Amino acid sequence: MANKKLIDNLFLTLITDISQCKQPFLDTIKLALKGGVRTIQLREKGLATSELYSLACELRKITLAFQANLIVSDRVDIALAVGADGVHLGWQSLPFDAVRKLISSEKLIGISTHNRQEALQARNIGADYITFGPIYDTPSKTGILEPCGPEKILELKKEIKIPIIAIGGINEKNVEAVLNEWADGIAVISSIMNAHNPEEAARCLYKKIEAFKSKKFW
Ligand code: TZP
Repeated sequence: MANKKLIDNLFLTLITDISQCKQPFLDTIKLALKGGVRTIQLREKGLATSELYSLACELRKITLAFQANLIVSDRVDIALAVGADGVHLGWQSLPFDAVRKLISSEKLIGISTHNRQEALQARNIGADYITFGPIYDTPSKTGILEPCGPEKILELKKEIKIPIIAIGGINEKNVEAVLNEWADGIAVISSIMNAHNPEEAARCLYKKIEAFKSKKFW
């Protein structure tokens, strides 16, 4: 069973994309964490293994200082080498069971899903959480995946109990619509990575999520 604190930290996840940063990459990450991001997912497909490892080491130090999660996309070896909090898998990654043998059950294994069928499959194989989307149109998936709209989240919530982290085109203007459909959290790239002020961008999302959580539970 994955650690609850790790699960809770997924509510505001920043997925990295160095190419979108307007400031040096590590500064962008620190500012985002200062603004309230609770999970950093390292996803840099173009880097050599040695470069990815160095970046993961830096991100591990920074995330620990903020008591935030570090999740590594796809690369179980890098996640293990730096003591990350988990691994995020796509359908081209190592199979879930092979990863679970390597990663302690306390740590997170998330799976990217894009429709109901994939989400149910991820739940059935034992994922700790899923990302689900694209919810809205997003340049990184244009022409590849149709946005599904926020209402699909609530439909899915009725069927699966693991956390659903909404992804794709989410920003300060539409985050409430996503939360209204009972997403357990959001994962974003451009609305923070590409912001002129990543701290402010993160804080704005953080505050909206916190306001929503207090409405939901009190
Ligand atoms: N998976 C579904 S949409 C997406 C990924 C990785 C991209 C999210 O990026 P953005 O900039 O937050 O829309």
